[in-house]
Amino acid sequence: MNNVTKLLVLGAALASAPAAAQKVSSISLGVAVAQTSNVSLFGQEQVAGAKVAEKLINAAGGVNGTPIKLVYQDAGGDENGAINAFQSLINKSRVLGIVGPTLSQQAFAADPVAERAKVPVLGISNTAKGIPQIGTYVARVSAPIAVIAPAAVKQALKLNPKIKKVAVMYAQNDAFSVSETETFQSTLKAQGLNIVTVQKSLTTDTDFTTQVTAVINSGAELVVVSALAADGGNIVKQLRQFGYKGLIVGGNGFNTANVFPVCQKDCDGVLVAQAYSPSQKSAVNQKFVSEYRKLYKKDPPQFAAQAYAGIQVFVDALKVIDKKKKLSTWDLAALRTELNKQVLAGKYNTPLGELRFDKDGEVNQKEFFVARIKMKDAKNGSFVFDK
Ligand code: 1QQ
Repeated sequence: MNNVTKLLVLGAALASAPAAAQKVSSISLGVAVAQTSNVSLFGQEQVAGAKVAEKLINAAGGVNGTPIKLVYQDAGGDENGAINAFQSLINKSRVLGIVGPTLSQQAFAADPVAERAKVPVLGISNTAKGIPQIGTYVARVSAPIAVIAPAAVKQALKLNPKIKKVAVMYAQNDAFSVSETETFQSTLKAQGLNIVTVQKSLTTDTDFTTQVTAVINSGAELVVVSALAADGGNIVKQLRQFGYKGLIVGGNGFNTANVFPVCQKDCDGVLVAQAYSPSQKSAVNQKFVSEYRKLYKKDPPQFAAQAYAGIQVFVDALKVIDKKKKLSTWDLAALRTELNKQVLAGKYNTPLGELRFDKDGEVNQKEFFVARIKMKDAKNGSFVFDK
């Protein structure tokens, strides 16, 4: 064998050998959310929440005295972006666990990568049906849309008890939107309402003339929209431009202030159910709110609070493990598995309220809210919480 061949054989042997036990060198957690594409309308708020988490957690001593390090990897807006971000965090950065990706549509593609590598994933914004069932290593702190969405429909009926005819719109190429519209449609039927039209679109669409015309012609008194922020914002804007005057319920895709510049003054009045309220009274939330306000000059939105909660859950679980056996003495693979086990076993007092998980990794959260968008001018507005 010449030297080159020897090297090649050696390289192949190393590549196929089971990974040698790696010691844990630092407490790194991965953040795989959208920092580019339209999906970054949500991802920006997730990064903002994660930054506050890292700062407050480390100021309070990290994991029993050792600081945590967040490693950010842009998951972009599609499946491949999320898969690449996961692979890099798992294999290059060797993180203990990952929060993300932003969309359920991405989670169904990327979470199996973490499952196969036995790396725990916490969804912080994945709300579609079936996410925790992707695998043993997949859990979420973002409550499923099936338990959140009905509250917004009930609020619309409280504001206008005369509503009978409802139009439903949804993005057919997005797993969350498809899941959410199923929940909305069964809620509407259970409330005895008449679904007069169902209009489909794509998250990449910008012109909704066909769908909006059909909605207007249907005589709907309520429109319920399941879409992401850019397309959803444009749907609302075009509904108003075409003369629709009734109530609008928006789903979780409307849960960001980044939708305001899209529908501008036409966002006014849109009802959105939320898994978070800044007024939640716990000490941990009030600390989070005041730090967030200090850094970003506004109240934290739901996606920021859920990002905080995801990181906190990992950290709280790591504290428990570290008390039994110092984290620096673990093998990476063994610690990832132990972390996954401990996440599911614990109870967490987070800005979202008290969280625990069922055996699948589905979150159990107690309190939900409904907010109404109130625009101040063309670009700025806020979520006003109805009670
Ligand atoms: C999901 C969602 C999106 C609106 C998150 C940004 O809930 O994809 O599950």
